[in-house]
Amino acid sequence: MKRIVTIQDISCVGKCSLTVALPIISAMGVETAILPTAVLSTHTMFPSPTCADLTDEIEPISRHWVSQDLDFDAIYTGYLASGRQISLVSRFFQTFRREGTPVIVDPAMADNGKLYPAFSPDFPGQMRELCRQADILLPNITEASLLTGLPYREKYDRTYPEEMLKALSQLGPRYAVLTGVSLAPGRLGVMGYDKEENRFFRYDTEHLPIAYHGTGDVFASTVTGALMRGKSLEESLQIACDYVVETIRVTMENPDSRSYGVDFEATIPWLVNRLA
Ligand code: PXL
Repeated sequence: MKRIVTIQDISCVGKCSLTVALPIISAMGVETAILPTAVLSTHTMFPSPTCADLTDEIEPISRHWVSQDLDFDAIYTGYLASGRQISLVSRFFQTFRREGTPVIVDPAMADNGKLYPAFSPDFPGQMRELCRQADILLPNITEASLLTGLPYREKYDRTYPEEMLKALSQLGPRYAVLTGVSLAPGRLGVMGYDKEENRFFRYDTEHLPIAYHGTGDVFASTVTGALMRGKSLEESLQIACDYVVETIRVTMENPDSRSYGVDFEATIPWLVNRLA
């Protein structure tokens, strides 16, 4: 069984970050080690969450893992809370990355044209430094705009994501993937770029009319799990897009659905079947 490590916070309520990554990647048949960076009462879209910062645990945990000869088949990072955390995670990459270990970075920090409320304006510059070390970078368009300095647009043709993908790949990663790309009415999906082969690829699905918090984390977790189950990057992206859409569809049918997370639990059987 493959073993990955994912580095992000625990938001106790609100279905995002580790409470999404751990169940999804485990259900996909991949051992999921975690390095929690903080424990928050909820994610930061709720007003005034509590936060116990675990930044000072990153190095001791890493040292213990080194002493136990632990290694990982992939490293996947999501929401990180500070520049200091980013520097320590960067050091973690240097310690644990091996030839052929994909480093997957979801620079979770912004959406809909805006930085999340917890971050100061210098945060994207710090996240950019981490992105340089990724093999696979998974930003949405807002994050990509903050990382590249290109303007944020809501209306565009394919030249806009193409320019953004090239700019993202110039930071370092072989593969840059933009999420939330819409090139036709009623369609939404991803567009990617393989720098080594100078090749773009894309995949889209139906654009359902509701956005839910945490879908970026469901997406990145599924990509990580599918890659570890031997799927190519393009197949993994397709599986992840389809899983997110299927999950949103089920969540919309739930009369109790609330604005802080999708019912990904209900669609785990679908995901496991799709992998088979
Ligand atoms: O889903 C991204 C995320 C993760 N963790 C925390 C967040 C957010 C987005 O707002 O606040 C704490």
